[in-house]
This record gives sequence, structure tokens and C-alpha cells, in this order.
Amino acid sequence: LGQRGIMIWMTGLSGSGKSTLAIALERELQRRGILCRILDGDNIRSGINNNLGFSPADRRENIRRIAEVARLFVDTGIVTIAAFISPSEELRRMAAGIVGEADFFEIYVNTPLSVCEQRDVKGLYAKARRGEISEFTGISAPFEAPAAPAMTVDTSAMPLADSVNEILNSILPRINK
Ligand code: GGZ
Repeated sequence: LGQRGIMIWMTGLSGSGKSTLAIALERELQRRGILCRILDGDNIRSGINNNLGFSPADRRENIRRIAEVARLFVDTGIVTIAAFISPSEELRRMAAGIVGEADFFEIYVNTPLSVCEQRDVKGLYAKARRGEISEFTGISAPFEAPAAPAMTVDTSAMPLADSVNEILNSILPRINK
């Protein structure tokens, strides 16, 4: 395998664009022949973590298992892209500790809450405002901004392709052997 593994950890609110960014980044990596894997709610919360909800304890266990699985991928040499809210510095430091700080590239998808709420792709913000979903991040549960992310992107202020290019410029030198 002519590549090194790295963890690209996207953190941000629901609707901030983490998954969209992850998919666009995956496409560009695949175009360059780089083996990569996205971990997101669609393949983790529906499977290995289908017994977990959104209490602080469940979010912690969610992130812990994701980081343990990610470490296996990264150690295999795979560029591993995680797209989870991971709402606190403590959770993200735990993930970095499990994966390995040296391999952990943290991206803060800093799309304003107002924009995420306007997008409301799945109608979850409206439900949270009506009190139909409890502990909803940004509404009734906290989101703590990263203290020192490797990169910050705002999907409402910059074209997606520009964000992807910026990420690629930072990570390609660390991937190519
Ligand atoms: C936050 C919730 C909640 C609550 C369901 N709070 O936009 P989505 O729908 O697809 O992404 C959100 C996803 C968040 O799961 P994560 O595993 O990323 O969260 S964490 O890292 O905090 O464990 C949202 C949906 O699940 N969702 N209920 N109460 N997001």
C-alpha cells in the first residue's frame, strides 16, 4: 500500500455539512487512488452502535467505539474520515487518544447554528424546538467548539470544492509515502 493511514475527524453541529464534506473529500481521494473509508451515522449508528442514543453517556460510548474502529482502519493504512457531532473537547480528546494524537487531524465544520437550523434537512431542529426530541445538540444539548482544530471550515461561507482543496493540501503530504 503506497499510503499512510490518517484520521480525519470532522466535528460540528447536525446539518453543518460534515457528511457532505466527507463524501466530497472521499471522491477526491479515490480519484488519486487513495484507499479511504467514511465512518458516519449512516454506517455506525445503524449498526455497531444501534443500541446507543444521545445521552452524554451514550454519546461518549458512541465516540469511544468509533475511535477504536477507526484506529484499526488507520493502522491498516486507510485514510479514515469520521463525521460525528462529537460535541465536547473531552470526547474529541478521548478519540484522539485512542486513535493516536499524531494521526489525528481535527476539522471543525463551523457552520453557524442559524444556517444549520435553516437547512434542517431532516426536520430535526423543528422537532427539537417543539420539544419532540430531547437533548438535541445546539438546541437543548451543548456543543463546545474545538480549542485548537487543525482546520476550520464554514460550509455556508466557502464553496465545498475550496474546503475540500484546503483539506487535501494539508493531508496529502501526510498520506503519500
Ligand atoms: C443530535 C441527533 C439527535 C440529538 C438524532 N442530538 O443531522 P443528522 O441527524 O443526520 O446527524 C445527527 C446525528 C448525530 O449523531 P452523532 O453520532 O454524530 O452524535 S454524537 O457525536 O453527539 O454522538 C442527527 C441525529 O443523529 N440526531 N437525535 N438528540 N443529533
